[in-house]
Amino acid sequence: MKGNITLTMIKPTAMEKGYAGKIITRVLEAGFKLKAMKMLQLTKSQAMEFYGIHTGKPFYDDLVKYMSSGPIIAAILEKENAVEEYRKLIGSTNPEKAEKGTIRYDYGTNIQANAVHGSDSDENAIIESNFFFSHLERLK
Ligand code: IDP
Ligand code: MG
Repeated sequence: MKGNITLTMIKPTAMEKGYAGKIITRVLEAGFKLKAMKMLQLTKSQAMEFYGIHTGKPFYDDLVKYMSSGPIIAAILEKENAVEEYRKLIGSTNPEKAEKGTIRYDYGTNIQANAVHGSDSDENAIIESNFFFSHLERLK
């Protein structure tokens, strides 16, 4: 059975550019429900942990530095088949290759500062949601 939650982050550059409100509106208009949300700045070691699956990749060190460089918004989103549906809404990793009308196409700056994160599997959606949110911080 397909899971119904995914974890997103609005990345530092999108926050800095003031796109948070527009991005959240797009997410809600696409039928996702917010189950939890917070604004915070990751420490370097928290960013290292979050992106642990990318350890050793050429972009890892820079990504960790970037994701801890400024405030982000993290949120748990709910929808049927959430992981796949959200990845469709955000588009390809590289905003230059993202389909027109996707969030990364509209609000991404470059392949690193690509506006938002989206979980890549149901399993990781759960791990990533637990990383940011306790049960007290979530709607049932
Ligand atoms: P995803 O966010 O589309 O799932 P991943 O491959 O999981 O893409 O990579 C995680 C994040 O690492 C990307 O969102 C992006 O910020 C950054 N990243 C991925 N590939 C590159 C690259 O080739 N150069 C620079 N940054 C990259
Ligand atoms: Mg990924």
